[in-house]
Amino acid sequence: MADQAFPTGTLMAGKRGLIMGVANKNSIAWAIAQQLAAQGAELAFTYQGEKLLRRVKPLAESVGSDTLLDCDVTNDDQMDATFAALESKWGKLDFLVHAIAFAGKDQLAGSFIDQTTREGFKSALDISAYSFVDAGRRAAAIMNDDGAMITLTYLGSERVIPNYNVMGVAKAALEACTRYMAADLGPRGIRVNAISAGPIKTLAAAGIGSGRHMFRFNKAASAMQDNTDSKGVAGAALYLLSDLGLSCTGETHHVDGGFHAIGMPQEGPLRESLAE
Ligand code: NAD
Ligand code: 0WE
Repeated sequence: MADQAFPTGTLMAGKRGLIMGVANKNSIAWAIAQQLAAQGAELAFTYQGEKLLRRVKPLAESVGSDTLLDCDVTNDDQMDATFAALESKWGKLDFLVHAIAFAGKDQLAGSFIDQTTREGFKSALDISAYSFVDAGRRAAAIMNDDGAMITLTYLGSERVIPNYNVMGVAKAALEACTRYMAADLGPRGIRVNAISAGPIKTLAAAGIGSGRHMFRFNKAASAMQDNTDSKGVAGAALYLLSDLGLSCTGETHHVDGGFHAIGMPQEGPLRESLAE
């Protein structure tokens, strides 16, 4: 059964959707999956290669899902097979969760202008932005007319975050893709939105050079003086993917403790540290 910490209800009863991007129990996509399941959604999961199946399978089973599809988003055959499998299992789809990003490790350190190679740029934008367009097109082809899709983004698209580098450019593209997809699918009643989450300790955030400083700084400089909780991201996902989100599309919604809204630190340790 779904984690008790996720409020239960029937907001997603009768809705079926695909979750792309669970790697382990810390994945943002897993928090979202648990919240949707707790509201009655029926879920299918993709995983990136056999190595991750071992982790994802027990998680999927714990929310009553037996649909696990091997899908690397750079592999057209696997993308074809994923959506063919969903169509034959369910016929129609109600929602899509895209929580996938990747840039080569060499691209995520040091100077943006010096470190960003043509290949690094191409692959970051392919995996982190184009994959949402590709999955969105395939999902829309089998989606009910009141369906919805979300992706996950980060403030590094709007502001310079040290070392985020080409991923910031990929997230800017992803947010623009969200708006164009919303326009294309809007007439069908399908909504497309992005959630801009603050830093959360997941596999994708592990091993980043300035990690410790980043979490401390986000805590000190955010409106709520705290780090982002993936439960808040899951709650926003539930709103955007359920009928609560009616008429909301093309939006990038920040769930980051208000970090994005602050222009200068409030009273507190950060301002104190600058006192003479
Ligand atoms: P995570 O490592 O748990 O998830 C990232 C997922 O991307 C993994 O499941 C991985 O298998 C998948 N992936 C990477 N390349 C892929 C490929 N070629 N094909 C298929 N799948 C691939 O980390 P997360 O933090 O939960 O990341 C999920 C999303 O949230 C990402 O888009 C990330 O940019 C975004 N995000 C994360 C944070 C954060 O601080 N953790 C903040 C804002 C946004
Ligand atoms: O989107 C992300 C991270 C996505 C990511 C993570 C990795 C790590 C392993 C993409 N590609 C890779 N490639 C790898 O080899 N986040 C929002 C988390 C994150 O990553 C950062 C951050 C934040 C926040 C990197 C530098 C600075 C800040």
